[in-house]
Amino acid sequence: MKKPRDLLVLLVTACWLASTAWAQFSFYQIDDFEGAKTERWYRFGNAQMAIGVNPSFEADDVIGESCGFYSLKLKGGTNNWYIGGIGSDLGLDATAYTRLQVDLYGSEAGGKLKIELFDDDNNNNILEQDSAADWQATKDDKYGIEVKVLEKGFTRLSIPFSAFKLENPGKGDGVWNPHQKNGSAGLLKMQIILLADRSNGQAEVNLDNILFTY
Ligand SMILES: [Ca+2]
Ligand SMILES: [Ca+2]
Ligand SMILES: [Ca+2]
Repeated sequence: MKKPRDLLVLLVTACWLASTAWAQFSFYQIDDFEGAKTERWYRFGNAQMAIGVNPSFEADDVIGESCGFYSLKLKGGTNNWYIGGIGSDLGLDATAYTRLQVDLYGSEAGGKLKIELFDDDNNNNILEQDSAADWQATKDDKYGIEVKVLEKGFTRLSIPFSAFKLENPGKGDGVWNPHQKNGSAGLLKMQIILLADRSNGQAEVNLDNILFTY
């Protein structure tokens, strides 16, 4: 018969192991597109959005393998760099996460992605925007980052939230605080905007396994 103290040590060890496993393997998946649906996303500008079938991948391509069968194809053309994009309403307490991960499959057209995150600072579960000023967020923080789309082949982006820059200083509280306290919806929304490499050009990319992780 074990002593109560030994049992306590066993219990604490088991809890510690479980929490370590949880921290290593848990994440919040926004979309992996395996349901072959786009309903989680709204679209704007000249970006076309459609479910795409992933290309075949090399046997040792773990990113290609993790992308499964479907992804989201985003493409379009522009004569002023900006093509358009997609967005998703999240309403998520993202305090525990530290980075955004996205898998990409590019094309010869190249292009860039501008990724935007909005946290709710006036605690009302609404993103207030100024329709007369390029839809800028007026009460909540907007954080953004631009990343290059590489050409064909699967690549994985893992972007720490700390790499996102505040783009509308003075509108929200200027602090990355996507928590659900005092009525705040936390992380309100995410947008992914497609940009061309040339002022007049095309871009195309497949997006997959969009998630927040530790
Ligand atoms: Ca997929
Ligand atoms: Ca708000
Ligand atoms: Ca904030």
